[in-house]
Amino acid sequence: MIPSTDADPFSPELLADPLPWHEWLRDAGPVVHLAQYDAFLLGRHAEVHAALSDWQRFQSAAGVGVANFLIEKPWRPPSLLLEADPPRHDAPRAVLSKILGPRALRRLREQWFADAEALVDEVVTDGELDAVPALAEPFPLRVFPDAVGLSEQGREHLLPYGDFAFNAFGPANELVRRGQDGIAEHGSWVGEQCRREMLRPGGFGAAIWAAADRGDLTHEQAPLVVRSLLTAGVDTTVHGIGAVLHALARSPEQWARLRARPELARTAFDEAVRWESPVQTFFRTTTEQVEIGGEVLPSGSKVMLSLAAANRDPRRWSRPDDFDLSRDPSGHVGFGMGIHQCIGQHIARLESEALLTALVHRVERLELAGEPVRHLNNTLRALASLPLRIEPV
Ligand code: HEM
Ligand code: OVM
Repeated sequence: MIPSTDADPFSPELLADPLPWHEWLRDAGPVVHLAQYDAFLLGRHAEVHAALSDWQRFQSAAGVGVANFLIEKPWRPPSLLLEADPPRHDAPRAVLSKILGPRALRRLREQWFADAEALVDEVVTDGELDAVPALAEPFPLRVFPDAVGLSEQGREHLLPYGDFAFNAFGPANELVRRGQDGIAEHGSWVGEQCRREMLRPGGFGAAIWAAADRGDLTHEQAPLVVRSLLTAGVDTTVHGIGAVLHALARSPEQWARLRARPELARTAFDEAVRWESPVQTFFRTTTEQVEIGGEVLPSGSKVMLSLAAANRDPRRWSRPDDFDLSRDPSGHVGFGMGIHQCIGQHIARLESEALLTALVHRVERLELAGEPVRHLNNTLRALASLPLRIEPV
C-alpha cells in the first residue's frame, strides 16, 4: 500500500515551513500518493536520484510541473531543454553546454570579480543592510544580463518573469493568479530580447544564434534557447546567493572558517544549495509502469521529486540540517542529476564565488540583524528580506 496524503505541498503553510513536511514525507515510505493532484511524491535521496537518472522511464516532455502537457496546454511553448526528451533534447543541450561551460566562463571571471568588489565596496558600511535588495538581487542582475548581451533597458522584467515561470510548475493557485497581471508584459519583453537583433555581439545570446548559423540548431530553435537563459538564469542565482548569505549569517563559525580559507567559497555555495535547495521540486511523467520500493506506479503518472527533502535525507547525509563547510556536498540533487542537470551551474558558482570572495575581503563579522522574511513561490525557496549586521574589516 502506498501511503496517501491530502496535504497540499503548494499551500502557503507548507511553502512557508516545509522542513517538518519533508521529514514526514521521507519517513512515510519510498513513495507517497498526493491525493489532491493524483500524483506520486518521492523525498528520499536514493529514489529521487534514481528517478532523475532514468530519463527513459521518467520523462520531461510531458512537463516538469504538475500539469501534464499531453492533456493541458502549457502556458508558453515548452522549453527545448527542460521540457524535452532525447533525441530532441540533444542538440539544444550540446549547444548550450558548450556556451556555458567552464572554458567559456574563464573569460568572464576577471570582470565578475571586479564587479563584485565594486558592489561590495558600495554597499558594505558599518551597520545594517538588507542583503536581498543590496547584494543577492543586484549582483546577478548586473553580471548575467551583461554576459547574455541584453540591452540595459527593461531588465526589471527578468525577476518577475522567472518568478512566474517557477510558480507555473505548481497548480493554478493564488501565487499563479497574483502573477497573471504582469505576465503578458514581462513575457513580451523577454520574447523580444531573444531576437538576434537585440543581442549584443560577444554574449551568450549571440553565440546561440551563431550556433544556428553553423547548423547546430535551427533558426526557429535559437530564440527559445535564449529564452531558457532568461527564464532560468536570474531568480535561481538570486535565491542561491540569498541562501548562502543566510546560512553564513546564521553560523558565525562557518563565516570565520570561510574567511580563514577563502578557497572554500565554491564549497560554501554548493553546501548552501544542498542545505536550502533554491529549486525545491520538479516533476517527471512515467512512460511505463514503474516499481519503486516494491510499490507500482502506473504508466503516465505524474511524479513529484522533492530535491529539497532528498538534500536533507539522513539516510544519505550525516547531520543533514547543519550547514557545514567541512562536509563534501557533492551528490546533492539541488542542481538535478542526469541529462537535465543544471546547465547553468558553472555560472551560478562563478557568481557566488565572486561575491563571497569580495565579502571575505571587506567583512570581518556577519550576523543576522532580524528575522529573514520568506518570499513564497510554488517551486523556489526564496527570501524577500535578509537583515544583516556587518562589521567591516
Ligand atoms: C536545469 C537548478 C542556475 C539554466 C536545472 C535543474 C535544476 C536547476 C534542479 C534540473 C531540472 C530538471 O531536472 O528537470 C538551478 C539552481 C541554480 C540554477 C539551484 C542556482 C543556484 C541556473 C542558471 C542558468 C540555468 C544560472 C542559466 C544560465 C538551466 C537550464 C536547465 C536547468 C537551461 C535545463 C537543462 C536541461 O533540461 O537540459 N537547474 N539552476 N540554471 N538550469 Fe539551472
Ligand atoms: C527553461 C528552464 C530551465 C530550467 C528551469 C526553468 C523556469 C526554465 O529552459 O526555460 O525554470
